[in-house]
Amino acid sequence: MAWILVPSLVSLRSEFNEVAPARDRASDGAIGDGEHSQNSSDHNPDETGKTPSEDADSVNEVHAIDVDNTGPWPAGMSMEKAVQVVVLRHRTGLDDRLQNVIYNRRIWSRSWGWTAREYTGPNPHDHHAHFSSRYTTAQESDRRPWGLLAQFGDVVLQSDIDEIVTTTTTKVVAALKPVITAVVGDVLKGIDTAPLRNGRTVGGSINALVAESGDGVVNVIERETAARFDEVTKELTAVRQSLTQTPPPAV
Ligand SMILES: [Ca+2]
Ligand SMILES: [Ca+2]
Ligand SMILES: [Ca+2]
Ligand SMILES: [Zn+2]
Repeated sequence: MAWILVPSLVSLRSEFNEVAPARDRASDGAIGDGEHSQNSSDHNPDETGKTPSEDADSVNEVHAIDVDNTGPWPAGMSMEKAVQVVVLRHRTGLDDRLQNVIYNRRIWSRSWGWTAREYTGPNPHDHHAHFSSRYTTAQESDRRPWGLLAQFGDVVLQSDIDEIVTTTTTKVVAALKPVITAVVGDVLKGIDTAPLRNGRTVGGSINALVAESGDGVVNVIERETAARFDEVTKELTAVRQSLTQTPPPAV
């Protein structure tokens, strides 16, 4: 008979997938294997009489999933930490959808307040974590978030930021390099050929000054620079005078 996974566990499995899209699913599972189907198990569809509890509907549903523990998980996450988040939320009353969790030789259950107990079943659950849903209508159909994305999904690490900055910077520099080179070349050419009042260009003027003075280039540049500063100072003085003049009376 066809079966479905209860919506609460569909949502839990989706959240594992969202937080770790490339995670190994080799040890994932929902419906029971041959061994499970002989014994009472939350992995058996619930309209078969082979489940530990019964629900209120006649939909043939599985109330357990196994989630592979290999990952790869995002930095800071592991199956151990995921189990601790889910269990802690149940122990503190933030969640009430699960009946029990089994992972790495331990079992936590709603039946005893979600403290850890040793799990001595034949499968130590060291390749996957097992999550059993409750059979109550409100809980099995509740698809609210499980706290995994909130805990592990928003983490932005310094290494992530560094990688983004490095990649972006490299791309921007590569894109700008020819532009900057062209612009600087044009600017230098522009300065060199800029016309002066004496009919020469800047480049020509410098060459002429150097040639006429017989001075060293450095001396020429120093003398010319001082002369330019004098001109600029005169201009600024004139501007200041015009600003501080009493304005003419309004007409
Ligand atoms: Ca149901
Ligand atoms: Ca059912
Ligand atoms: Ca695996
Ligand atoms: Zn299982």
